[in-house]
Amino acid sequence: MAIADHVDFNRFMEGVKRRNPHQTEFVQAVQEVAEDIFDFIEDKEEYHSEQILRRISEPDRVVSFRVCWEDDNGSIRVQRGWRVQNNNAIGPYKGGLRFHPSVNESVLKFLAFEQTFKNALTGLPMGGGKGGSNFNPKGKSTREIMRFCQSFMTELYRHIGPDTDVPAGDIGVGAREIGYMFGQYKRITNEFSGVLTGKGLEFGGSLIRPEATGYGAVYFLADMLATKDADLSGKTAVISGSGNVATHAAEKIGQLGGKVLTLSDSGGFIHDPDGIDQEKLDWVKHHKTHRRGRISEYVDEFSGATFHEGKRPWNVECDVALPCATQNELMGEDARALVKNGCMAVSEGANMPTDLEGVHVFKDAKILFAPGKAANAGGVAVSGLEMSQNSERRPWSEDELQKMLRDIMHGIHQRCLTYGDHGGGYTDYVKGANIAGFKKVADAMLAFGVV
Ligand code: NDP
Ligand code: 2IT
Repeated sequence: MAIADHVDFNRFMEGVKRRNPHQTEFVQAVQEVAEDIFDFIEDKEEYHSEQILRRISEPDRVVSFRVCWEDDNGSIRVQRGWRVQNNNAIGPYKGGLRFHPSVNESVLKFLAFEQTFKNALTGLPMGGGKGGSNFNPKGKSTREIMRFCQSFMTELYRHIGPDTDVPAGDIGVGAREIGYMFGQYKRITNEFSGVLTGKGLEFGGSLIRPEATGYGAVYFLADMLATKDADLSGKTAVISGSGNVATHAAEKIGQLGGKVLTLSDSGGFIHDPDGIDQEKLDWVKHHKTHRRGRISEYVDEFSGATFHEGKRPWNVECDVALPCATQNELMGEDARALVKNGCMAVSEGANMPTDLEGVHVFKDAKILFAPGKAANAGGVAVSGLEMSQNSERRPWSEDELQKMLRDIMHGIHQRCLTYGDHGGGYTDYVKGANIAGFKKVADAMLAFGVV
């Protein structure tokens, strides 16, 4: 960056911090994007004079609401719900719903901001949004989950619609929760439409949506490795998380000849030096989704594996790493450990799992590093394809969808190369993704004038 840009950048970030006090995750996400965008727009007067970055960094709207529900003991519980509609310049707001006690306005604003660039990168017409609640699904009965979802949708429904805003799942929101919310939306509006994605196959869901995020993150990883004439065959992989994204990433690594050594949850990680093969993964999926169990129980089932309570897996030696749990789960020191142990590529299945220091460690080491907004876009991309199928009122075949997912991930990789190629064989994928995503949204905003 030129000196003048440094001054502008610092002033811009001071403004973001001042306007969003205590919203550390949101400020972090904006800074990661702004670091690259200031360079890119240096000689592009229109983006400056029209204040595009300033406008993208202010959500179109943040809706916050009360969600009351009754637990199995008859006690009244009160939660907070949100929908952050960040930007709809290139399509209806689109993005997941997260149910987790850590959810707050900062977390959802960061996710909606990231989603805006991610969705643009897919090449599909989708704007960026995110929502959720600080509701904790852990330990709740199925009926409690149902009552909460119904109450949440009873307020949310007035803010969404198939051409307005189309939510989906995220942490704590899977097929079961989408089913309850879709049922309630349909009941309130008397309308059967593609208002949510990630639906069951029986009522408008798309094949391969559950697999798409994890598979996509591995396709992106394979594309990065291919630029170094390498592939996943025989490579060891360290993965965090044991939910939707982590288990499907692990599955695809195995299919492409790699060996997955770890999975985790908020209690710690398991290390299985023999590799977590398909049979073991099927057990994990069933254990986590149907029994709502903990990953620690893996070691009672499979000998040779160890559980590391309260720890993350980044010190385990590996060729490739995929953080697939949550934000800020891979910090500077973890990034240094991975680089020191010879890890050659990192693909973010989660959103913003690497903190700013970690991102700079990977960039400085010039390893292959795919940011979430590029690597995990396969999920929302297939959500976009689910919207198309709903509009067309015709489901597509698995083969068609698999091919489309692959093509979309190749396309994102290509866009990152276009804007992130630093010459000398190094691609800054963070920069590539930020600029490619920004440019599409920014150019649409320019066309609309000052709105
Ligand atoms: P799930 O709810 O299916 O799984 C989440 C996993 O992450 C669980 O293993 C959970 O452990 C762990 N986890 C969640 N919060 C924390 C935390 N604070 N500390 C440690 N571990 C935690 O969610 P998904 O797999 O769908 O989402 C994982 C990540 O991928 C998120 O960042 C999400 O935003 C991102 N993502 C998801 C997409 C999707 O299509 N689902 C698309 C793109 C990105 P525990 O069971 O102990 O809570
Ligand atoms: O972070 C994400 O991209 C998601 N949780 C999926 C969003 C979607 O609309 O499918």
